[in-house]
Amino acid sequence: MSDKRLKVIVTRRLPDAVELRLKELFDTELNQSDEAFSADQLVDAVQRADVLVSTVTDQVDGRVLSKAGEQLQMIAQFGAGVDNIDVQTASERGITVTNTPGVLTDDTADVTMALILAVPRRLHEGIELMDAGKFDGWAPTWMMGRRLSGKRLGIIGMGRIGQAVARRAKAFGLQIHYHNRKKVSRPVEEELDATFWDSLDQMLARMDIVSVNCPHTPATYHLLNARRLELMKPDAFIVNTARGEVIDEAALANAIKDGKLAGAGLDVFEREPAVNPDLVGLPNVILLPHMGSATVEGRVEMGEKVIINIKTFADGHRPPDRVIPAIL
Ligand code: 8YV
Repeated sequence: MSDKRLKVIVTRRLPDAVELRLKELFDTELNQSDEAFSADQLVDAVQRADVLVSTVTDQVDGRVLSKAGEQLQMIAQFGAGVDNIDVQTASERGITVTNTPGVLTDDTADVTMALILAVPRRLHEGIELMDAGKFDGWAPTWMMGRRLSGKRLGIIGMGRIGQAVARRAKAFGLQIHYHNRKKVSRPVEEELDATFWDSLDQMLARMDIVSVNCPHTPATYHLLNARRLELMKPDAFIVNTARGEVIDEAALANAIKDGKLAGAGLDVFEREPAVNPDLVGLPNVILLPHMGSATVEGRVEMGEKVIINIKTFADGHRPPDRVIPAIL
């Protein structure tokens, strides 16, 4: 059943099949240009839409929400993270917020694992060297990286993605350690052979690789600040596929430049799409353009989740992926 009375405004281009279905079901307005909405365009959208389909590139903050019309009932985020939305204010205004968890877990964990492999084994340097035609022949002491097997991986944030990273890393012989708001269930800890650290500081000081897999919230902003980065071993690596804001990017760049960390693999940045210039061009740093969940399958499934959330809401039921404001 379609619900053509519902005005749905989509801020970015989505896979064709998803856009087609949205059009079939609702009175949908698409963004053909795929340019990220400006603040003014967002305000215009929240003044006309019943449902806003947002993405990580839309700052749906208190200012935008304060201008929303009475008709705005729902923000259906295309993405797992909702740190671009002021969920508290939305809730106070009676606006339901949903996201798309679960369907991007494996894809994001795969890219995390790729970085965990690529940075210590210097794959990026090897590729650059080959591209520059500089391979002069094998030598025993050349391009030596660090072995993964037997090393300690410290996962910050042991939710769906953190656990999926742990599963992969365990298969590569890494020892799993984690810091989380609370311990995961005993069966999961046992399956992963995972050690819980209540103290992030103590965990950081002992890890060979640290992977950031927690959401960005006021509590995790700059969780890895200059002081905490100083605690890490100088031969340790950092990987971040969660949110740039969790790491103080300037402090990270300094630590790497000063040899206080061995390298980093980053898929997310504090001021996307800007990247701290001090991180660019370093041999021991791999930078990716926020592509952790970018698979054809994942994007379609994210779109399907958005549609199910809107349709359930339109039918008068609680959508499956409702986001409740965090109690901080
Ligand atoms: C998505 C992400 O690509 O879902 C998330 O939270 O960070 C990304 O992997 C993005 O959010 C799409 O809006």
